[in-house]
Amino acid sequence: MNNDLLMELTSQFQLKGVVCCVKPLGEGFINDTFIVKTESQDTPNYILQRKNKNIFTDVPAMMNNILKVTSHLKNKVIAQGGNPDREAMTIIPAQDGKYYFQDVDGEFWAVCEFINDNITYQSAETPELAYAGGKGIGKFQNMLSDMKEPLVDILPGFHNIKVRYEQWDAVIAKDPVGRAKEVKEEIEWIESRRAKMMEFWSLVEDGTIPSRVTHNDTKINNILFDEKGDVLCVIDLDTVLNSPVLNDYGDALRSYTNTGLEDDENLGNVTMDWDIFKAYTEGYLSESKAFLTESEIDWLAFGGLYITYEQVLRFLMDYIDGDNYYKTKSEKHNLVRTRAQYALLKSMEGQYEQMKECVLSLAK
Ligand code: GN1
Ligand code: MG
Repeated sequence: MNNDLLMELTSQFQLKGVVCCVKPLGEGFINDTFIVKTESQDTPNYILQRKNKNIFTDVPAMMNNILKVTSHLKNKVIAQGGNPDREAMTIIPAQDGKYYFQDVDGEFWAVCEFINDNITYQSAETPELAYAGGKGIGKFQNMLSDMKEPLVDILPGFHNIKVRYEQWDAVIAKDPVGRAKEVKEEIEWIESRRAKMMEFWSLVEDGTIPSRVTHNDTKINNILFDEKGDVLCVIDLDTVLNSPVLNDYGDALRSYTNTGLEDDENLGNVTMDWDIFKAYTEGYLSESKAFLTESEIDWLAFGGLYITYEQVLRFLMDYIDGDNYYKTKSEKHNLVRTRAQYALLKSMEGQYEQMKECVLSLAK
């Protein structure tokens, strides 16, 4: 993006200080993210994001959700004697007071404060880090567990496998770019588990597994850590929704425990690391067992399989659909991701009985 345009965009928001530069940041698959630096040490730096309007079709409602969650979190952090500027995100209003700015092309932009002195990771290098990450998400859910106001469902069916199957069936039937024939084996990976997934989903539908305020994208790079290795702040709140907690736990397992990359071409690298699994679970339950119900605990380990399976489906569906959803770096990128996530799913399935036992014993 043109630098003058980016500088001009920053002037649309109520920033403190004088902006000196705007540079691309991170590797998100959905939005475009930039860091905005200000000249003085005494004024904050900021994160500027162009929200993907094809995916987030109601950005004003999304920003409203985020605002509700961050205000609730800030009050909790203050009550616990913490620092609300560092332990919860601060969303910056535009000049007109709205929490987004729409440019002449109809694109939506939003800004939050950059939290200095944070450390981010792309993988959980040690069990200690995994424990801290689990504790951080448990605490995040706990602080939000008494939030009364419902959130708007801005991504209907996001982690709802029934809705995912509707999308899946439509894409397979249409096969818009003729790729279905080359991925028959991969399609069977999805189909062979459909009944089991639907059986689980019926428990969500009948309320056996409740919905709570959840993050829904808890991979490790959405957590800021401090230099001591503790969680500072949970970021990337675009997907805060009401959904089962095991989505957050499951998505974290998908990311933390993978010994390989999300898009590893060498499938031999990809397994679920048991020590990281155990440490994450221990950290998560240390905060969450106070509010989890028996059925949530019973199905927690399944959350890892569920979200990893859903991710296999989502990457494969996007591949068959012609790569319209995720940003890709090569023609087969979504297929590479599909296969790598499937290797992780197989590894989790192989360890599932022990995972369940471990959850039960740590939840006591
Ligand atoms: C997307 O943009 P990013 O990388 O934070 C996606 C997640 C996926 C993830 C795969 C809104 O998250 O659901 O799990 O990619 N976010 C959305 O790594 O679809
Ligand atoms: Mg992210």
